[in-house]
Amino acid sequence: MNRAFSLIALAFALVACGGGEKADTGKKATTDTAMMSSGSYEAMEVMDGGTITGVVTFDGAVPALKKLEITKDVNVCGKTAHYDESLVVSQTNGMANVVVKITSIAEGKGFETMSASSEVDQKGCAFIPHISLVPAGAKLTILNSDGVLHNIHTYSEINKSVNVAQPGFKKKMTQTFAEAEMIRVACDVHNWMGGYIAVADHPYYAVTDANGNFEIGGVPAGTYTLEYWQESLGTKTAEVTVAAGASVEANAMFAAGS
Ligand SMILES: [Cu+2]
Repeated sequence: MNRAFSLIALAFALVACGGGEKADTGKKATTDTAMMSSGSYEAMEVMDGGTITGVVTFDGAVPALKKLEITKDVNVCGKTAHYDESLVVSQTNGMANVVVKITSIAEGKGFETMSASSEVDQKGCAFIPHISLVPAGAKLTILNSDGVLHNIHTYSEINKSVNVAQPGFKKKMTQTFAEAEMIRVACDVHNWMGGYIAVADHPYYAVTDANGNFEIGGVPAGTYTLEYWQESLGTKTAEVTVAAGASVEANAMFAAGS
């Protein structure tokens, strides 16, 4: 009797897994998000939305990038040089990898318009991009382009921690995170690997490019608090007023130790 029950349970589990492997369109991801996220964000058509643009800069001398020592799988991981990415500043003082978001917004554009792919690759034994952006409750695609063992190990406070091995033959897997949070991700096989997953409860998020630039479009007219998050220097906020169909600049500056 017990055994029969186990077999039935197993059959259900297999069916559930099979369903999960389907390729999702962006639209489906939005639906998933609406169903699974505990947030109250509602997607709607934004007529005549405004755009927030800006540049995040570092106040001070451009810090030198620290080279990291590659101690394992050197034939794969050592093909390119690796640098500490905890504070990456361009020659024009632009800060890369700053997550910029509207702190609170109840309704607006759909998640399919979010200007980043919900995908992270382990390539050359680094997380690329350094910060990936994924809607809460939607699938983050995790690739292993290296053909060596990696493991995704997340350090989170709100979401459940993930610690999953991804052997070289397993090129692709997915994970979902239910709640909005900045989650640090590491690999226990290669201790220099580090990145972040930004789990978003609305689509008004952006990650600055190599020169510190960002753009958030389709914003309903109104006054918002913008938050700038940098992994070493913390957060800053600014108030920004967006007019219908217009562009507004919202720059930020971080100083060392600020
Ligand atoms: Cu690894």
